[in-house]
Amino acid sequence: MDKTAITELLKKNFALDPQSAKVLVVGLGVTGISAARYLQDLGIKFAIVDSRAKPPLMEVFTQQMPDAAVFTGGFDEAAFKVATHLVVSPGVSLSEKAITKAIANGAKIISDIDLFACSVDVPIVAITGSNGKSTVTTMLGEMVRESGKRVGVGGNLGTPALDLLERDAELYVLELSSFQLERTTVFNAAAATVLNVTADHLDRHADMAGYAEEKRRVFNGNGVMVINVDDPIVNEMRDRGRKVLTFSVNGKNANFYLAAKADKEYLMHNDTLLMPLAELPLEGRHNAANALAALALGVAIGLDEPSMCRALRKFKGLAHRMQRVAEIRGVTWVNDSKATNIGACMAALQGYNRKVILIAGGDAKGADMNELTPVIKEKAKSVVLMGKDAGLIEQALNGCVPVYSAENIVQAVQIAANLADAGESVLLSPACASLDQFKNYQDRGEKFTKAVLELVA
Ligand code: UMA
Ligand code: ADP
Repeated sequence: MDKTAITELLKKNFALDPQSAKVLVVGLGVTGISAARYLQDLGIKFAIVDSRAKPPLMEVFTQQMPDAAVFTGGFDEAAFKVATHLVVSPGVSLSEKAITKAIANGAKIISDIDLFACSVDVPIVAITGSNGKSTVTTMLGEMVRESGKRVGVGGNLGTPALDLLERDAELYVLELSSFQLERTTVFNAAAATVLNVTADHLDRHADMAGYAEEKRRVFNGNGVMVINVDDPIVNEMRDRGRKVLTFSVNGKNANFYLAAKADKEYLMHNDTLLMPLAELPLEGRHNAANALAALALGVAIGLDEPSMCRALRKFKGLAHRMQRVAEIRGVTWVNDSKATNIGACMAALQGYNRKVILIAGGDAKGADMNELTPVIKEKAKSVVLMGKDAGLIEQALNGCVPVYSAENIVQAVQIAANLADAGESVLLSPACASLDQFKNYQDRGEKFTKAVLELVA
């Protein structure tokens, strides 16, 4: 889109006049930097603040934009006072005092996702949910590529939406988190889905209803709604009068579903057999659900089914999600470090029909760990716990399986190695965030993998 059209939309939607606006970008992370670059391109005045004294990306930023006004080591009061608009990074809570005060003084909040939505005139597909977002976003991106179209894929997945603009794509696929959605108002996706809603981020959202409400915002506008009928909270989000496509792994009451025919299970679209489920190179029913969701989104935006199925057959999955690390003396070691909430850990365990030694724990983010107990009781031989909220999980399990404590991931791996017999699996699926002990979930998964491979050595 040309710059005049974009600035007209910014004026109309946010009363943001490029001549007079003073935008404050809150958070010097990848989102903040992408927003700063965008504002600079449009010639809009901005400053950037970060509460940390030395944000890790500071150097990169000052090299790229040496003339930008930067305030670090706190939320500078004067910078907030003069701001007409705030672009708040998802990692910063809207209930920060500096932000609520600025809003009370008349400043408007705009998300990077809204800026993005005002800057493209091609279809956007949006994917949210508690689990499976990155997998479905990547799957759908591959489907679009396979059907020969230029696509931009990003958002919460990693590349900030505004950094995708330079790709000049024919279509964008965005993964959106509840934090991104809660501050987004004008976004209108051509097709969108909430994959599922299970407890997560309850330290940032008031309660489950509030968290689900933020997720629901992905359906704002008038695009096609892709609904998981197996999830009662999502099923309630259907809007009569909108085009809806449904998916389900539990039976036929949906547009996209699984059906058994002559000893094989198939991915189905209404009465059409799309492909055998066994040809999807990913384990677990939850990944069948992810594939059905991606197919429904693809159909919603007009992709052809043979291209989509080709992309699914080639899709090898993402690192740190149910990734097989090694088989040592008959024991399979699996890295599911991205299981940062209970829903993901439950899905991982449900996929097993052999005994599992589960390594879990970390920061529970306010979730109720009791929900994990039945599936652990059914599938786990024992549990090794570590991290800040290990005690909460131990309490929830209430002695239903043997529990061992580890100081760190290396010790957890050693304890699990002593517990596991041939034919069993050791699964790192923590049900918790990693930040109490690691840089991020990738760091946790890498340290786990290294410790496992050292067992072989
Ligand atoms: N900051 C403050 N004060 C605070 C909190 C943060 O100043 O109280 C600063 C931080 O110092 C940081 C900056 O704000 O430098 C930006 O922080 P950010 O956390 O918003 O990080 P970004 O680098 O912009 O990354 C964000 C997403 N991060 C979060 O939502 C926490 C990334 O998702 C996303 O990939 C990226 O935008 C591009 O869209 C990560 C994530 O963990 C992967 N997401 C959560 C999840 O998946 O569960 C929601
Ligand atoms: P997200 O981006 O929502 O965090 P990912 O695709 O990265 O989702 O997967 C995160 C975790 O959730 C992994 O542990 C993965 O095995 C699990 N998972 C993936 N899809 C689903 C699903 N549909 N339901 C439950 N868990 C899932």
